[in-house]
Amino acid sequence: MKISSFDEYKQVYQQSIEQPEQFWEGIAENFYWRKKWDKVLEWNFKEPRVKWFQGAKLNITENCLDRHLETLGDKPAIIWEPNDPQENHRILTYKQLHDKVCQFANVLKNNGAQKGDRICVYMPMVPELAIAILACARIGAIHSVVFGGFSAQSIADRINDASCKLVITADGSFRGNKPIKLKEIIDDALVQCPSVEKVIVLTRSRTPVSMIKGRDLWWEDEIKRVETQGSVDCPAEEMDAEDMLFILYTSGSTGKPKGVVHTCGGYMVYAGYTFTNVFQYNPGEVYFCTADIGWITGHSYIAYGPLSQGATTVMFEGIPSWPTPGRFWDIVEKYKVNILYTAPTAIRSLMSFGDEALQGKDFSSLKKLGSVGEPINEEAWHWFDEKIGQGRCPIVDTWWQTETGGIMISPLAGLTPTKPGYATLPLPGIQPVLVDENGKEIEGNGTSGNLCIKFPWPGMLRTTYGDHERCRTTYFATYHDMYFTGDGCLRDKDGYYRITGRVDDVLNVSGHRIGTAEVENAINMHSSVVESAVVGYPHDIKGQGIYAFVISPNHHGDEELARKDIMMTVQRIIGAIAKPDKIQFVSGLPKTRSGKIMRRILRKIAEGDTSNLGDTSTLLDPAVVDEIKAGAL
Ligand code: 7RM
Repeated sequence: MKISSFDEYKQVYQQSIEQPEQFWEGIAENFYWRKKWDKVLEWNFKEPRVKWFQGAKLNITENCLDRHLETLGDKPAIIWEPNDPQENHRILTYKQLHDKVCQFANVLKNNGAQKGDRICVYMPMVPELAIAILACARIGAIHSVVFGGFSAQSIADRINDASCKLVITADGSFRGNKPIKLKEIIDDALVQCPSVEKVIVLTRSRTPVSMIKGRDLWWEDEIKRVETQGSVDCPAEEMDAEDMLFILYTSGSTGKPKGVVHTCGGYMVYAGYTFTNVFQYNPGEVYFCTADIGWITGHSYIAYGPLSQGATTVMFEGIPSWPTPGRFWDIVEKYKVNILYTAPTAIRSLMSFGDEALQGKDFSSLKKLGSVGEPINEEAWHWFDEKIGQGRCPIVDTWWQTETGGIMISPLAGLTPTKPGYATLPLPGIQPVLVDENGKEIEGNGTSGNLCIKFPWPGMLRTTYGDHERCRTTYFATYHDMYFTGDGCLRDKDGYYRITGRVDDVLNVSGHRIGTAEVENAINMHSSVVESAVVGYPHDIKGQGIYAFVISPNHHGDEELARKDIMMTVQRIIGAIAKPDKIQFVSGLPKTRSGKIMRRILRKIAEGDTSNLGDTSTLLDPAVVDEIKAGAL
C-alpha cells in the first residue's frame, strides 16, 4: 500500500476519486481482520451517518501487536527516553509490549472494566501510557486520554461527559524541572465524579499521594495480582469495525469541548495508511514524533499508526528545552532517528536559542522531517530544512485535525515536490474543496475560501460523544453535504493547498487548540470580572498568543495582582496552557446595538494594527474603541 513515486501518487489519486470504495477496500486488505466487511461504505452527511467496513470484525491491538510477533517480535516497538537524561531509557520489543498490554488488560478486567466502558487516562509520557490505551483497546473499553496539562476541573468535565468508570493515572511526573502532581489533580477532579469506581495509579515520581481504600490501587500491585493468577495472555475482544475505539476532547467555538469519537476499523486503516505513505516508512527505520499522546497527533502517530505498521516509535517524556535546548538533537543522535515529526512552535522555540544549541550534534541519521499543528512560517521551514535536515531531508507539512483522525493534506516524503508553507496535495482518497461564504464550491486554481471535505474517509469522526446533534451542527450544517474543517485555505496555480488558519473562534496556541469562549468563561468565573473578550494575536514562538480584554471595575487598584488572580483562575478552570499572555483592563467592550462583541476590532487592536479598524458605525458606543486603543498592551 506504499506509493513510491509522484507519478504513481497522481495516478492512485485519480483512481481513488473515481472509485473510492474500491480504493479503500484495497487499503483495508493490508490489515488483519477476524472477519472481512460486507459493505465498504454507507454514508450521508445530512445526519451525519457514516459507516466504513460494515460487518467487519477486528481488534486494533491484534494489528498493532500480535500480527508482528512472528517477524518483529524481538524488534523495538517503543524506545522511551525519560525526562531526565541521567535516568535509564527503556526499549520495549513488540513481544514485550504485547505481553505488557495483555497483562494490563487483565488488570482492567480484574477491576470490572468491560467492552464499551469509558476509561479516562491521565498520565505522563511513559510506556505505560501506550500500554494503558492499548490495554483498553484490547478489551474493547473506550479510552479518553486527557492531556497532562489540563486542570482538575477540565478532567472532571471530561470524565462526567463520558461517565468514565475507571481512571488510569500516575503519582506524579516531571516536565523539565517542573514537578506535576497528577494524582493530586485527579483527587481534586474526582470530588465531582460519581461515575468513577476505581483509580489505577502508576508509580513514576514517587511523590507522596493519598490512596483511598476501595477506590485507589497501585498499578504495580495489580500487575502482581495478575501474575499470581497466572493469566498473562489476554485474548483480544472481537470488535465491530464501527464500535468506538476512543473519545478525545477538543475545543471548538463554544465554551464546552467536544468528545470526538473514533471507531475501531476506519481509524485503524486511516492511521496506518497515512503513516506509511506520508513518512514513506521503511522497515527498520527509527521514527520520533515529539507530540504528547494526550493530543490526536500522539494517538495516531506515536501509538496506533506506527505500531500498526510494525515501526519503531520513540516516545519522549520531557520537553525540547531541558536540560539544554539541544535535547531533541541529543535524542536524534542517541537513537539514530531517521524520521522526525514535530511542531512549528517547537521549531521556532529551538531556533530562538541560536546555532550554539546545534554545535557538535550529529544529524546524519535523519532522512525525513515532518511538521504538524499549525501553519509553518517560511523562516521556520527553511531553518528546519537547512539546520536540521541539512538540506537533504524532505519536509512533510501535514495538515489534519482531531476530527479527521489522520493526515489529510500533505506531501509524501521525498515524492511530492514541496513548497515552504504549503501542505501541498490531498492524500489519495481525500477530496478537499474550497467554498465561498454562500457555500458555493470555488473551482479552479489560484483561489481561496473555506476548506471543506466532500466525501467521507475512514478516519473521520463519527459523532461527538453523547450529542450527535452537536456533531451535525458543528461540522455538517454550515455547508450543504460537506464536512467543514473550520480552516481557511488557498489553492495556488499548481493546485497546492496552503492552510491559512482558523476562520472560527478557535485559537492555536503552541499547536494547542483553545476556544476563545472557553477562556472567556474561565476569566468570567473570577469574582471581580464583569465581562471579557478573548482574541488571538501573532506570537513569535507560540504562533498565536491569548489577548484578553477584561471589564473588572473592582480590582482594588492593584492591576498587577488582579492580572495574576485572573491567570490563576484560568489555570484552575482550564489549565496552564490557556493562561492569557496579555490582559488589558477596559471599561467597556465594542458592541453592536444587538449586543454582539465586534471581535474584528479587538483582533486588530491586539495585533497592534489600529490604522484601519474598518466600519465602526454600527457600534453602540464608538468611544470605547478609542479608550481600548489608547490602553493597548
Ligand atoms: C493535528 C492537529 C487542528 C487545527 C487545524 C488547523 C491547524 C494543523 C496544520 C494546521 C496549518 C498544518 N489537530 N493545523 N496542522 N494548520 N498547517 N500543517 O493539530 O485538532 O489539534 O488542530 O490545527 O487550524 O484545524 S488539532
